[in-house]
Amino acid sequence: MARPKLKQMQYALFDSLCQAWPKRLGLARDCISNGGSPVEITNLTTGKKINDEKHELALNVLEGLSKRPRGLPSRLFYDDKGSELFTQIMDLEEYYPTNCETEILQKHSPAIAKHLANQEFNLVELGCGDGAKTTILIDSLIAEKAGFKFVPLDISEAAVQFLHKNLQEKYRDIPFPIQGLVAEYFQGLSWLSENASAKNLILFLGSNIGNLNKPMALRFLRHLWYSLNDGDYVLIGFDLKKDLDILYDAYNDKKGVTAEFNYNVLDRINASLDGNFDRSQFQHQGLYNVQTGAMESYLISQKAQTVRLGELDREFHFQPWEAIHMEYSYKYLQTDITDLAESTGFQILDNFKDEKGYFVDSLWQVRKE
Ligand code: AVI
Repeated sequence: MARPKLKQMQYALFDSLCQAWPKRLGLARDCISNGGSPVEITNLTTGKKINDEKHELALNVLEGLSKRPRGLPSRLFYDDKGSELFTQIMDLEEYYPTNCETEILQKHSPAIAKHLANQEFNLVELGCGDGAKTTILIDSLIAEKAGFKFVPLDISEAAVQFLHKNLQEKYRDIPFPIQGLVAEYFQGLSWLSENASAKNLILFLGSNIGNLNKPMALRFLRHLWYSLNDGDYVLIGFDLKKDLDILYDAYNDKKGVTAEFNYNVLDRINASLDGNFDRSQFQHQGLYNVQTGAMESYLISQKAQTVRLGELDREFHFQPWEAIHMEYSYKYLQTDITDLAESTGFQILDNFKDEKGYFVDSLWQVRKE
């Protein structure tokens, strides 16, 4: 079957789904040795000039701080420091999704791998992070003698490099081809549809889909469907609705790493846009919204204050207790997942849950006429 054309990706999700695709896609290639097998990193973002990135950030911040209620796009979390902080969040005791998904993959990877036994395919991970969970699945795929090329994709070049290093060490004796992609999700999928011909298994783990609201999640899945072939597989991690105290603790951890993750956005704005946000004058809070079914993160101004962003030549006046919305993390019911799959052209093959029933990795297959 001819491979369909497609479009663009990442935590940029909210925005990049709505924005025009960058026209200039520079392809920077880095070859690293992986115990004899070449590891390639293709950076699809390097065609963007630093000025373009700054310009985009400036527009996002101008728009986000000017609107009421104020809100910044969650893509701003993921500079290299933010990606590192997120890795620390994943290790927190309170942040249950990591342990739940690890448990699911440890138990069910052999069943997932059976679907691809003795086949050639691309194992594509959207938003790869440190890949710790992925190696559990990779081990099962190797045991099933699947012939795959691993394509880790992340917006953070540091994250892709870090993952390469880990894989290099872990699989020194059983190397497989790796093609790292530094890109936003749909940039990466587009690249893949033009450069690869094998079957695909797409991993979208860790509840990344939870950072999209319903219309964005639908749009993302339709783009994904459009970029894949009939019979391709998708494994998506969904965080399920649960006890509110557990949710609260996961997004308001005792060590304050999640707060730091949010403050880092203010630091990033200060550094890039010549700003003077005083992070100590903003309180971080994660709250569950029963109506939307999402954990929502905020930075709340603790007093009347004015923030100046030199690059924008503009001041923003905050009233006491005025909030900046930072992130949505949507939680799902099982029926929400079924509806999503059915309305976007996927068939659910299996739902793998952890013992506590906090999280599900849902295995879908693309269905085309
Ligand atoms: C990346 N994403 C799925 C995380 C989440 O749970 O929404 C980001 C995060 N924000 C705070 N803690 C973790």
